[in-house]
Amino acid sequence: MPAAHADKLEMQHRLFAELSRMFGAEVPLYDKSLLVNRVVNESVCGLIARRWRGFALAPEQLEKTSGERHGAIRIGRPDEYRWIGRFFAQFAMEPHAFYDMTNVGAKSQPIIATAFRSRRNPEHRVFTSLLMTDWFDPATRARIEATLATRQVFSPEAKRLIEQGERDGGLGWADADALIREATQRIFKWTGRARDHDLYQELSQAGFKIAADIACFESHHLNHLTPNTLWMDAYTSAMKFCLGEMGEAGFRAHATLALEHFAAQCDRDYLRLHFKHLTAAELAAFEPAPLPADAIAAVVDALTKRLKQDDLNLSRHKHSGFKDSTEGPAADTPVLLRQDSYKALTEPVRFTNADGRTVDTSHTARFGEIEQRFYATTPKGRALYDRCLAAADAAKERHPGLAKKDFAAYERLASEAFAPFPKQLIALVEQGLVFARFHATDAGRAAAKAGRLPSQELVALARAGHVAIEGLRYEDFLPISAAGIFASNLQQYGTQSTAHAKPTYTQAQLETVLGREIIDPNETYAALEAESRAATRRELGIDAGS
Ligand code: OOG
Ligand code: NI
Repeated sequence: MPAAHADKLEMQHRLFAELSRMFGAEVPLYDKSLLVNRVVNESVCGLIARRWRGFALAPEQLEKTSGERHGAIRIGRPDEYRWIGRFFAQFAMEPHAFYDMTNVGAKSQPIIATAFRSRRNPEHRVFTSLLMTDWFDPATRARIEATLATRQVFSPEAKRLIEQGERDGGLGWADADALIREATQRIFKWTGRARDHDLYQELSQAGFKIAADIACFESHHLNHLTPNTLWMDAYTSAMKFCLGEMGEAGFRAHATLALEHFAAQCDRDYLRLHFKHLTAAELAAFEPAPLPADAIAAVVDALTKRLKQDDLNLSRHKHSGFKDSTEGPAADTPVLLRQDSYKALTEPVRFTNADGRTVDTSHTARFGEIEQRFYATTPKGRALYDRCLAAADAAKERHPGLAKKDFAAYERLASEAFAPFPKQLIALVEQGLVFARFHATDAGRAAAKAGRLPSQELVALARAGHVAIEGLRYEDFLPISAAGIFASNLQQYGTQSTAHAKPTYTQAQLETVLGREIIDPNETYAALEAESRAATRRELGIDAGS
């Protein structure tokens, strides 16, 4: 009898744990940022425990909560892209959403992309870009393609394992581990080796750094691996402090402000969103408690002392500073995702040219992102987000440099721009701005049995405690945030096409490259909501029409 197949989700967890280990060995500052993240998350949990009696997080659980990751890779050839799709399928990760990065205004890049993740409750994802060589003039295009044509990212063994997994519907653990080793030792590994320094320089000087980053390297090296923070503004101020960009007084002021905002926002819905392991009964059992007057000061004090310890003195690591501002919504608006990052490091690279001549130089591409995920918006919520973001950007442009000069004033600008968004889950759901899942509560079932439901409408029933609402977490990416990340790390605002006519790209094109359909995440979110609405109505005996 053949050995049982490894569970694909377990394989996925192991893959990301190994990728994180690989990246930490390659980039020591990444490992340090994980430590800062853990320390800050611990402080945040300490505050939650004072706000909610009964809340406690075991260290293993904290590790797990902070252990989700998203990575990003940039691919040069369509055939490589298809192999990557087949590789991720072995780990139950499928392409979700089409991102056209050629179409995001001034920060556009010659890239189209999708993200590989599991369909339901994903914990890990990989934003996967494909360089569009027809963006370039014919001569440049031919040189890029000729250089790419001679590399082999997937070894014959990796291909064989993927084909075997496809044929047999899975892999045994020995083969699964072998495929994970192919990932960490070859496919996603940074080697510090590159080819064709002339092409690299020409592309970089012509403003095509992204093409240089892809075409001249020998693997799909991971350019970042992003963990989750429980409160973005606390993490970013901690990193700026540890990197030496912010003094102690500044840090204490920032952290205090961030944690005051946090304390005001950490309701049960926040807990539901950030701690997936809690059961509904556990959540319901927490009792709210008033925060003692000195609680935040005490947490900030302890955090400052911890961050000042020698192991977190990151200023002695070579780095390029932290990004100026966080991508995404204002801190008070719990939709989609907020992202920030320390900027790309300058790392040594050895180029080998066709004639065998080597050039020792450096390359700046790999960075350290962090994110916090919130509720998935409906198309209506997304349209509102796009309008608010445009208003926030316009306001920031009128006050350049404000984030550095007066952070509180800068935050107020962002917050004013996002004022049209309600801040509470129930209001977001009521206005049709975010997707949610509904459940009947015990009280609801009892009222239904006694024929005493006060309403037929689920949100009204939620207000009366007869229905529970759980907001669905956003599991995807944001093209404008991604463009901001690309721009800040390539130190380059964007690129314009040098082709005869600027090409346009479609999802169908990337589907052809992949040889399969790309999943529309909105359909998945909407289906989850619709199923749960129908099941809740059935359970409470409410007509489907109402
Ligand atoms: C991808 C940037 C996109 C995100 O979080 O939006 C991304 C890249 O730099 O290759 O990872
Ligand atoms: Ni990212």
